[in-house]
Amino acid sequence: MTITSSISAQPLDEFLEALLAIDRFAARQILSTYGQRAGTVNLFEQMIVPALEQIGAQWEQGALSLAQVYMSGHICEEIVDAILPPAQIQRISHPPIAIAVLEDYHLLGKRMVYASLRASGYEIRDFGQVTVEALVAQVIQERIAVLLISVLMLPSALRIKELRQQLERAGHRPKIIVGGAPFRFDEILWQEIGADAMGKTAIDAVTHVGRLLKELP
Ligand code: B12
Repeated sequence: MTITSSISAQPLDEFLEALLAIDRFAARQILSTYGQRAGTVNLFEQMIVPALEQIGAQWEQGALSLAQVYMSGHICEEIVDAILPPAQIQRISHPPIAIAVLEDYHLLGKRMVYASLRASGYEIRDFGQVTVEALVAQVIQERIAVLLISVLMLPSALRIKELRQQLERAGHRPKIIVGGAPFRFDEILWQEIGADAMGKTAIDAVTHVGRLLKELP
């Protein structure tokens, strides 16, 4: 799957406007029209992600309220739920893979990554929203070989280092793939917290999982 850059600024502006007006119907209509042209994956990466990023940036500048950010995120979640690609019936056989959101309430990114992996044929455990301690316990118990972690808050990203240390102390070294806003803002952060890879998009997650599974002993 490749991501094309065919969508012009106009539909993105219209989508943004619909979100800020809390107009679910218009938002869904705009996405559905352009999704038919650009494909679901491109829709995520070219419309939903940039729209929410712009909303986040405007909120940071004090131009929007948290309620607008919240409602925009909520409408996007509803739309994503409705248009996620269906899982493939033919599953790939592989060591256990899991995904989690670490100490964070931003769930949309994880949902997209999870759906992209399932749609690519991977069987993946969804641990949901977890603390470091709960994640360490689950990863060890289920002998997870590849762990994907989504975070949008910098403090949560920094806690991944602690997670890695606790797992190592328990004698377990899964491949860790991280993603989310802090890693897009700081391109070397993933190395500093001891991850094995970082992805900027849901499709990056599929590529990294395929590569890291091949590197497993
Ligand atoms: C919507 C939103 C919210 C919603 C979340 C709704 C929900 N259920 O998810 C609400 C209103 C609840 C919210 C709350 C808060 N938010 Co907020 N929020 C956002 C916003 C605008 C968009 C996030 C989003 O959903 N993006 C769309 C998704 C699809 O993108 P994504 O998660 O990045 O995922 C993509 C990629 O990153 C990648 N990816 C994601 N995970 C992974 C994992 C792997 C393994 C891989 C390979 C790839 C990958 O694939 C995805 C698809 O491309 C961002 C702005 C931004 N720039 O991100 C701020 C932002 C994340 N929020 C921020 C803040 C500060 C907060 C609050 C603290 C605000 C407050 N004062 O209360 C709270 C705290 C919540 C908490 N404790 O977790 C800051 C974080 C700053 C920081 N550096 O830590 C941001 C960056 C805004 C800003 N510019 O300041 N927020």
